[in-house]
Formats: sequence, structure tokens, C-alpha cells
Amino acid sequence: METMIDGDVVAKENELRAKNLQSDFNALGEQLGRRGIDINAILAKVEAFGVAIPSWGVGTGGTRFARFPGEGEPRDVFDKIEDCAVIQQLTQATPTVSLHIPWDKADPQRLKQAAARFGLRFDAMNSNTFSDAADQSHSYKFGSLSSADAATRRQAIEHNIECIEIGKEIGSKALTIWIGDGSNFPGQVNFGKSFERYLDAVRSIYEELPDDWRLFTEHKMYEPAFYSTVVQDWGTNYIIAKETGDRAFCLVDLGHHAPNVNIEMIVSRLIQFGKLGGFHFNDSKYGDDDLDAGSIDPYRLFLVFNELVDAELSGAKDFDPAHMLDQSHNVTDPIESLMMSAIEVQRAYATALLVDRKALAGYQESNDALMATQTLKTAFRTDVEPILAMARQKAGGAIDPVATYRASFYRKKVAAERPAVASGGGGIV
Ligand code: LRH
Ligand code: MN
Ligand code: MN
Repeated sequence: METMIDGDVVAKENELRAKNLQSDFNALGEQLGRRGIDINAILAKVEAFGVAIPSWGVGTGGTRFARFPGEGEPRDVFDKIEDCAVIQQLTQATPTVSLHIPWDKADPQRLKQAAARFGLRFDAMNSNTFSDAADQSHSYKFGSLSSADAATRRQAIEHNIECIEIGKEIGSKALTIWIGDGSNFPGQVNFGKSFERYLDAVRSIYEELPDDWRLFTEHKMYEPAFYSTVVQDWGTNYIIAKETGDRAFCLVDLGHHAPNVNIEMIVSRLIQFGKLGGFHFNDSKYGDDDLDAGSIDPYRLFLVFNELVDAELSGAKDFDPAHMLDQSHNVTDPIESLMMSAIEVQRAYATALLVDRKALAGYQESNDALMATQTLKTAFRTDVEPILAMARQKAGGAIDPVATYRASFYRKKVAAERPAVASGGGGIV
């Protein structure tokens, strides 16, 4: 299998850190042992955990005001796959790539080959009816799957079916639909009618879904519509999944909620009723900021994983969440940011695995709020970095991915081959 970064660079960087890692791992193992936790059991779970990279995440995003292209940005989907290969090589936590059509449209056979070079696979397909493609007949300016115009809706349905077709050829098993449909003025659309049109359109797409595929619908409170949004909250999303069928699930993007919303409780509700499809992990301070996962509120990320681990351990029905990142970068190297995010997601998982669930259940039964919350904090405060680093090292990744990436001068090398482009695919959403 090919790698983008010379294996010698990784080996040399790891050599500098291997001894310290082993002693940190041993110390943590001893500490966890005293708490009745087998460090190797946690390590095995972390090793089996993966989060998908969004193809659009490896380019520099921007804001609605400006975009400052970075050096050596990917020019097309094949460059994007190479950047994803770097992230996987160093973190060993991101074995799959999620494509966005038409941004990543290319010959499926070539896509398959490009991923196979690095042992990468494809995750969910993402459709795009929130912007107009160059060659389309009807504009999505006033909506897509909920448009008042039947021909526009048909075009949006067909685009989603095309995404399924491409996905089938490259081994994807899910379609994610997010639409920007909504309104900017009270009275602009009829809420009921537009949602009815949307539901009908989603049903038409679902009819084309292969039996072993899942359909994910993603809600978002606002933006680009600023007064009303058709799929604005998890309740609406739940209705969609419920009305559409058994293979329709809700996708939770962490940045798509009002500030202060209790996202972990939404996660719990969706799990309880068998409709949690997966995640777009990122972080936010104000809105859909698409900041790196865990960069603003790592405790919230942990609390989300606390629900996921609870479901995993209790064998919740229809529980198989698809984990993906969804972020956009303005001031960092996207490869570095995506590596850090993948590791943050892994960290949240590993720390959630440390929660003493028996003790927690006891404190909940006896209404001991203080000890219940301290039980979570004890897990959250545990520094699991030696477990994460050990998982990477064992799989051939980097003990310190960012240091190793910088030592490889990858960005400088690709900058020489890839001239700066004004637009890297992917907008401000
Ligand atoms: C919408 C969104 C959705 C899109 C992506 C580019 O804000 O989160 O997942 O596909 O951004
Ligand atoms: Mn998203
Ligand atoms: Mn978003």
C-alpha cells in the first residue's frame, strides 16, 4: 500500500517519543487498574474506532466575506484523496472519505483506484441542492426538494439518485441529504405545504435506495435561510426519518443547533427511538461555525459520547452511528486541523469508556446529583493521550501526528505541484 509521507519520517519521529510513550502508557495503565479498568480493553476499542473525513474539509473554507486560499490546496478530488491519505497515515483514525457531489464528481473507477492506493474507503455520499451546478436547468434559489416548482423538485430528486448511483460504484452505503431550503421573510412560504413537498421528494429518493444503504437527513436551524428553514430541528428530522422508512435516520451536525441546546439529550432521544444515523462532528461558539471538534467545548463532545457509549454498552436497538467530521478552515492548515479533530473525537470516545457506569446508575437511583456528576468528571479529567498515541503507534501511525506532519514538509511539497486556486470546492456552509 502506498503512503504520501515517507515511512522513514514517521519512524524517525516515533523513535524520539516511543520510550516516553511506553512509560506514560504504563503509568496510566496502573492508574486505571486501580479503578478496575483494563487499559488494553480501552486500547482495543480505540483501535477499532474510525471517523470519516469530509472531502471538502481538506480545502480552506472561508467566510461570507472572504476566502484566503492556503498553499498547496487540493485542486480536485484526487488531490483531496491524497490529503485524506496523509490524515489516515498519521492518525490511523480516519479510514474513510465522504464525497460531496458535484464538487467531487469524477469517473467512479478512477475514484475507487485513487482511494485503493492508500487503503481508503468511501463513507456516505453527500448531495448538493443548496447551490446551482454549472449545467443545471432549474435554479435552487427558491428551494430544491421543497421547491414550489415541480420541475425543480424533480431535478433535485434526480441529483440525489445520481449520488446513489455514483456511491454504488465506489462502495458507499449511505446518502446524506442536507438542504438549504427555507425562507427569509414571514409569509414567503407556506410551512405545511413546503414540508409536504419535501417529504414527498425524500420518499421518491428513498425508493431508489439500495436495500443495504441508509438515508441520513441532516437538520440545521438556519442559514442560508434566515427566517424559516424546512428541516430546522431534530423534531422535524425525526418526523422525516419516521415517515420515510426503516432505513432513514437522523444525522446530527453539532453546529446546527441554537446556542445552549442540550445536544447530548437530543442524541439520547434519537437513540431511544432507533433513529440516530450519525454525526457531523465540529465545534461552534455562535452558529454553524465549523470549528475543529472539541476546540470550544470538549466537555460537550464528551457528554455526547457518554450517551453513545451508554447505548453501545446497553445494546441499543438499531444503533450503528456513522461518525464523520464536518469542518471548515480559515486560519489553520486543514490537514492539521482534521487530524486534531479526529483525535479529539477519539479522545471523547475513550474518556466516555472510562465512566464508571455502575456507580453512576447507583448515584442516579439515590438522587446523589453531586456524585453522579463527579463520576462523569472523573472520566473526563483522565488524560487518555497515551492510549490514543499507543493506538496510532501500533497501527503504524504517528505518536505525534502534527509534529510528524511538519517534519515531513508535505504542505511545502504539494505547494510546488499545486498552484493556489481561488476556490477549493466547498463554500461557506
Ligand atoms: C451544511 C453542512 C452540510 C453540508 C456541508 C458542506 O451546513 O453542514 O453537511 O453538506 O455543510
Ligand atoms: Mn454538516
Ligand atoms: Mn453545517
